[in-house]
Formats: sequence, structure tokens, C-alpha cells
Amino acid sequence: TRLILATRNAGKITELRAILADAGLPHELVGADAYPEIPDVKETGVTFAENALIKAHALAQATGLPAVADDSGLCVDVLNGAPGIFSARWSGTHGDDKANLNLLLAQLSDIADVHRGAHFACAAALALPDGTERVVEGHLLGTLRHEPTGTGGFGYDPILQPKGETRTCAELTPDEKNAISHRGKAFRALVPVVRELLG
Ligand code: ITT
Ligand code: NA
Repeated sequence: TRLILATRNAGKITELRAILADAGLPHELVGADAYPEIPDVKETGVTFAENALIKAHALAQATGLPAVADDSGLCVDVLNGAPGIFSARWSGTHGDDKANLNLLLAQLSDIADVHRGAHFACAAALALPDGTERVVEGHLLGTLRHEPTGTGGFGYDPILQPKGETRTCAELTPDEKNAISHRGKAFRALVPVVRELLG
């Protein structure tokens, strides 16, 4: 069976292919960019889970194929969970990772290390063309650096240092990040659900 990945974020697609292949998922994974004629859906939900389901349903309806999506972001303790679902457009420009990261660092410039707790969150959703839906979540706890470090990953990876690590997510190898990440946890939890519903 074909399974559509409802994302146009290149960093996510790379991670999701590796995570789902490592989990032994037997389905052929196709990125949403294989369907350029399908417009992006508005993420109108107020939670990661709602947005992941909105994206998965929209693509399942448009293609008639089972679709998986994630909605994810960085939740900063001292900002009461912001940027949260607004992580991809925190600076005002959707997908400008560098501007988003730099704005957040500026907003936190006076915050001392002991108060720089944060976590990545990921909701992973599966939607079938008949409307069946499932959603699961994963988290990665850590602290925020004052300066970006490392060149791997994407988004806020250069400033998030996972709990128990001395490196940022952007200094981990892809395998190391996927083993502990919010996205890795969420999609590994989704794999048995895909097997149950799709065989
Ligand atoms: P799609 O909706 O097409 O999937 P998007 O980039 O808009 O792409 P989201 O709405 O889920 O996706 O926003 C996720 C943002 O959260 C992303 O742009 C990053 O800034 C941040 N983020 C999520 N996961 C991350 C990770 O593993 N490492 C670093 N930053 C991450
Ligand atoms: Na989002």
C-alpha cells in the first residue's frame, strides 16, 4: 500500500523516511510534494494533535490514499509553552527557521540557564479516506542554549540540548536524534496503528 506523508518540510521528510524505514513499515512512502496540485491546508487547530489530524485528513481526502502527518514544535517553559503550534512562523514568515530561532533567542536573552527548560512536541496522525483517524504524541525534554551550535537537523535543533546530553540536537547524528526525538517516539508509536488499520 502507498502511504502519503502530508508534509512539505524537507527536514521532516528526511527524518520520517528514516524513522518509518527503521521501524520496518512495509508501505511505500510518498511525500506530499508528489502531488503539487493539492493546496496546503490551513492549520486551524489549537493543539498539535488537531493540526496533525487536519493535515492528514485533507491529504487522505484529496488523494484517496491513507495519509500520515505530523504537527510539531518547540514549547518553552518560561513562555508558557510558546512558540508551540506557532513554531514554524514565530518570526512572521512561515518556514524561516533562522529568523524564528533568532527571534526566540532574543526574547530569552535575559533568562538564566536554570529557567531555560523547553521541550519539542510531535503529534503523529493517520487518516484514511473513509474518515478513520488515529493520533499519538511524543516529546523530547531539554534546555535552551544561548547561542546556536551544530549544523545537523532543522528548525530549533541548534539551540535545544536534550536532557542528559552535552550536545544540541543539531550536533547529534540523524540516528541519534531519531532515537530520542519527539518525532521518532510519536511515529514509532504510530507504526503498530498503521499495521492494525492497513495490514
Ligand atoms: P508541514 O506543516 O508541511 O509539515 P511545517 O514546517 O509547517 O511543515 P509544523 O507546522 O509542524 O510543520 O511546524 C514545525 C516547526 O517546529 C518547524 O518549522 C520547526 O521550526 C519546529 N520543529 C519541529 N520539529 C523540530 C525538530 O525536530 N527540530 C527542530 N525544530 C523542530
Ligand atoms: Na503547525
